[in-house]
Amino acid sequence: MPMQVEIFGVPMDLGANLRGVDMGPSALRIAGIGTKIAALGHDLIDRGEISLKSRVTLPKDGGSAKYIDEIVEVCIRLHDVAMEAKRRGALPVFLGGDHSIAAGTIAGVASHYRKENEKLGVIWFDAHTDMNTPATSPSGNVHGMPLASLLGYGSEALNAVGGDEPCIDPENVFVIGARDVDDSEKEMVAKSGIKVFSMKEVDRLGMAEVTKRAIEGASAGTAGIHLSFDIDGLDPIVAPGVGTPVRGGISFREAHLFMELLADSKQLTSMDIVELNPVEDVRNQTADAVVHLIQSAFGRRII
Ligand SMILES: [Mn+2]
Repeated sequence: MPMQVEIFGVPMDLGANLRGVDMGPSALRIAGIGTKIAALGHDLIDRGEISLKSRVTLPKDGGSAKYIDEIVEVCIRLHDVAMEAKRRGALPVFLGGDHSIAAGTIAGVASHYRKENEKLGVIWFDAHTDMNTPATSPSGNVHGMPLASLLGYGSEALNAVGGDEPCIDPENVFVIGARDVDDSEKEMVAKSGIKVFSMKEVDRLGMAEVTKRAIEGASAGTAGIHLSFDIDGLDPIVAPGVGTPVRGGISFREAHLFMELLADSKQLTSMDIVELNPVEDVRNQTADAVVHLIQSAFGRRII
């Protein structure tokens, strides 16, 4: 089934500690993300970059939510961009950039569906849960906060992107691949009611079962599923080009199965691909691996 896929580059690095994620969109394009999605028969439009302030022009921020004002501004724009893409009937793919952008992209897709009285499910593929708030974050880096924000916790300005109500319902939110979670985040996870499939569950149940449960739960009573794909969910052997690698992650084949089952479900509404850091990579191998995986989410079949 051909879809209209629209790519947006978001060279955001204000939410991360390490510089370099702003080069993520380029590295993914060089690895052929657009042409390889189009090769599957989809209509592909690359809409270029979302403009944002360069870190070098801003005073250094050492607060509890670093560069929050600028990040909120970009997320408001991403909200509108995502909403407009959905209104056109497209499936938007946002190339990060750090994970803070998801506070805007998911809010926008959720706003689109809320206008039709529908909910949005979310699968958050990540080594982390991104459930910190300015009050709990040890680092103050906003890329550790977007999921908490989408559920209505933390920075009021960031939470307000897309409206006063939380953008997503915790019963439709599933994290897969978590293995580095702060104690404060563990409390937030329990309080929020989202489901986290940590690497322990991936090991015990297998990726097929974890994916099945996540797709069922994220699509129950919703218009579909937004995939927020943090590349650090993958094992660093597959994906060394990230700012915060954590060993013991999802293997290449497990990730492939996940993407294939997601494609089979036909529930995908929109996607982020975030935290690629080409400075940490070798010969763009991480972007190449990711593009290969993403093809499966868009229907590439082995047979
Ligand atoms: Mn993340």
